[in-house]
Amino acid sequence: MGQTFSFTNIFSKLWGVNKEIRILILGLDGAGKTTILYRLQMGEVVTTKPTIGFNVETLKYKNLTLNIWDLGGQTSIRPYWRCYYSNTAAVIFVVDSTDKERIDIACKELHTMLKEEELLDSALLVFANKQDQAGAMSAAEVSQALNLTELKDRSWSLRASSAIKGEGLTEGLDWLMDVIKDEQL
Ligand code: G3D
Ligand code: MG
Repeated sequence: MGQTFSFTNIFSKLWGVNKEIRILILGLDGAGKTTILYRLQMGEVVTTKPTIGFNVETLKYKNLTLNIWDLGGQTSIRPYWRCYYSNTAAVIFVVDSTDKERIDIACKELHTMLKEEELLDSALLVFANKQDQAGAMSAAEVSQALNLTELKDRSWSLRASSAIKGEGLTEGLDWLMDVIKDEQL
């Protein structure tokens, strides 16, 4: 009881220091990506605005590299993304479950990303975030809106979460760690 879950501690126990694990955290702006990282006590998050025109937060901890991006409206610079997603073990996609207006955009962005060659083998964890808000879409509604059942040949899971309350995050990451471990060993 009372012990705070630490993503990085668990990851660093699972792999030797020489093995780099790359994880992409994606979602529309405002979905809750940065809040999730703070909630998981990931340490300092460095936000950069590279000249190529999109926000990237990068966090390195031992052998774990997380690249966190806001997606949407960036079609013209997509070719530059490749340098970030080679060897990506997992994609964490965060959705604002209250944002019904943009769920279709989120869906389109997600499926476009997953078609990229380098991400074909990556596991996918979706957080249907902001479940503490009245009127939030349920996990089932988010799953349907994102067409997740269309995904073939990929390990994926969707979890309801509240980054503000810290709910659902541990469960989701536990699932992800099991999948990555199975695929990399
Ligand atoms: P992003 O990194 O995906 O762009 P942020 O998103 O982590 O910056 O979060 C955007 C806003 O949503 C923040 O509010 C944050 O506090 C809020 N938020 C994130 N997760 C949750 C959640 O689970 N529940 C609720 N109710 N709010 C959440 P502000 O007001 O700072 O813009
Ligand atoms: Mg952010």
